Amino acid sequence: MPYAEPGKTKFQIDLRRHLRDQDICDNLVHLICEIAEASKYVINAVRTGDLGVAGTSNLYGEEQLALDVLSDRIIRKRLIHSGVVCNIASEEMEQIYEVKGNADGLYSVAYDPLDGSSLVDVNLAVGTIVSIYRGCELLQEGRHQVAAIYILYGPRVSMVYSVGNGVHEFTMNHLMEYTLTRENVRMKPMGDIYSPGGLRNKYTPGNESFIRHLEEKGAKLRYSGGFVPDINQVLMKGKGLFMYPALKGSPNGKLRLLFELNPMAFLVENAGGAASNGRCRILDIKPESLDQREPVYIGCNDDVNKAVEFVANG
Ligand code: AFP
Repeated sequence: MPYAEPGKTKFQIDLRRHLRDQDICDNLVHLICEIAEASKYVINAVRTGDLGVAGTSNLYGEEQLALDVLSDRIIRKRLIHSGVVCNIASEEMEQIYEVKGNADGLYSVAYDPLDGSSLVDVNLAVGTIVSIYRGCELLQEGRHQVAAIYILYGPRVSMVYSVGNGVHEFTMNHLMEYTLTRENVRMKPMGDIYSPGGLRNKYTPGNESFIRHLEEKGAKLRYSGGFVPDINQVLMKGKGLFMYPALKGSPNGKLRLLFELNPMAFLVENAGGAASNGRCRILDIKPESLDQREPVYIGCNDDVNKAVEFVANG
């Protein structure tokens, strides 16, 4: 557990100091701090950058916004120059970018540079999502991650990380430094918030029944259209569930396994929650491709189990 330095309160502990107390190797401390540094440039791009289209498309064939391309370039350059990265995969890049051939002491990173970027032009919160693996292999089950991070660009800028030893939130201060604001975030077994993604008229009967169950128990619908703020709400309030289920015509739902689901599942599980695709644990899925999508139910353990039960019973 971090301790307050003389003259500093517990919550003035900066990110690098907290990471050093996590008993992880220096290269991983350095990598996570580099990602934090990159976020400061992404913030500037979000606040002042061009909101237009880039005239290109991403890994999924989706039209890219100028902000997608700029955020991706900022993070990629920082990772390349960190000196501790072997391979990089981005939601905005067609294929894996090899930085170094050997894996000794290095890490590979999968990231979504600006998830929810289409929300920026209506001034809603967006975020960066990062998943880190030891070595060169990125198509590993999510349970092999050594770290997961998201940065939430909202009314305040917060960074949430786990290296497998609890989930911790840092908030950016007026000097653009990240200082500890929540330590060892924990989720309750069950909650009263639900974030239902996707078109309801495309829900399968099991998912429709699950939504009715939630409404009958008085759960409150909270959905912004941004995965990072919606997950952050469930995680920080510790009570609720986000879902983006299989839909009629989209059996794998919408969200991306490598870039969105694995890092968020790692964080939520490290806070005592759960994440499933309706049939198995998200972190146990062996990715077959970079662009793999999966249905997702993620949040409080009992709520996720209930969702799986409804989906299984159709
Ligand atoms: P973009 O990154 O393409 O804006 O999509 C954001 C997202 O993947 C995720 O952040 C949201 O949870 C989800 O899409 C919202 O999807 P719907 O617009 O279909 O609800």
